[in-house]
Amino acid sequence: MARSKIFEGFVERLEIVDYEGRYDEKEIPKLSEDSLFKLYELMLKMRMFDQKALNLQRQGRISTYGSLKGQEACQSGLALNLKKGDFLAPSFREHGIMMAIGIPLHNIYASWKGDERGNLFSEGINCLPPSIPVGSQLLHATGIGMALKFKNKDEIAVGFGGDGATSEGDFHEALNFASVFGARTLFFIQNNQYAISLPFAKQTNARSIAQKALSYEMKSIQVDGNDVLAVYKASKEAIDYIRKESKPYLIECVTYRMENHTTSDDHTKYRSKEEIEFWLKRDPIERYKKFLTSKGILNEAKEKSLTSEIQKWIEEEVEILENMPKPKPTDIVDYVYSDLPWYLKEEREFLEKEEKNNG
Ligand SMILES: Cc1ncc(C[n+]2csc(CCOP(=O)(O)OP(=O)(O)O)c2C)c(N)n1
Repeated sequence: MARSKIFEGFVERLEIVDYEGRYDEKEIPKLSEDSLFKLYELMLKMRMFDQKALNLQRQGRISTYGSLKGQEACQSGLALNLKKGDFLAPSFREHGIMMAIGIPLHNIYASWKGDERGNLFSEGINCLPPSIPVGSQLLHATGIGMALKFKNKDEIAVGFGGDGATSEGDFHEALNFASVFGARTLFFIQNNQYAISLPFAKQTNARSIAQKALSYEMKSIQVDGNDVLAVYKASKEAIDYIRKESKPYLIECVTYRMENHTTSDDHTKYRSKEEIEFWLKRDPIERYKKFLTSKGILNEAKEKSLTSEIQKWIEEEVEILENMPKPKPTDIVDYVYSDLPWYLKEEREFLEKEEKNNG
């Protein structure tokens, strides 16, 4: 019986600027200086938004919060390739990409305060509320991508997930359906090395997540998720392909969650100092800063004025958040169904009475 190879090797990996700032000039994406700077601005906004959220949580001004620190390059590199009208199906660590498509910061903070109004996005912002059940949003992204295909639309859908999400049945169902029906969906997996305390090596025996797409006959790539230019380039190729071919694509960004899983966690219980230091040296913002400085696009004065501009913006947004009128108790049931089932109708009536009685 003749034997032949079904596929040669595994999927490709892309890195452009290494963590010491070295790069091959011909790999640098052809972006204007403004766009190169914009990538930095986005990353810095995300980092500063995040630090403020951690502070607000510690001061009791928002509830439990899941930090995106370390994943700024993933979300910024993707953001620059999205067009208005593209759909996002985020998980709970996608505040960066959400602010990048124009969702106001006070909305995002409000949602982490447990206020449902945080997820009421304005017209033209096609973003689902962040999904907490791990992996579930990937199915939503497949469904939206299928609808976009059937309606001959130019937009695409992006479904987000972590490494943990790829161990859920939802991930595999989403990929299979997307491939069979040619969904216009990008599966954007941020492999930040941990699902809460479970390390990647214990999550799967596969050497990458990108290779999992192969079983569904889907194109994929693994990218250094702390290298914003690599993420930009890989996302561009993937999104151009989805728009042109109406077929799905998977990107695995290899990155690191630099903070606790959420503010209810203590990562020092399960991660070594050496490991944390290893990744600190690979901080996506520091790496890109070296690159921009070497190109003469960033200097201390520019950095200082950008930082104070962002600081001011964040403080204004926090003020809006804290001046929002109190939410209504009925908000708890108002945003799940268009027609409430009987048991929620009963609950709603009860909540309405309570509200009247308590002013
Ligand atoms: C279906 C489901 N199971 C378990 C949980 C509890 N949980 C919340 S986050 C998380 C880990 C998710 O890890 P990963 O997908 O890698 O995303 P990350 O938190 O690293 O961004 C778990 C198990 C949940 N929210 N949903």
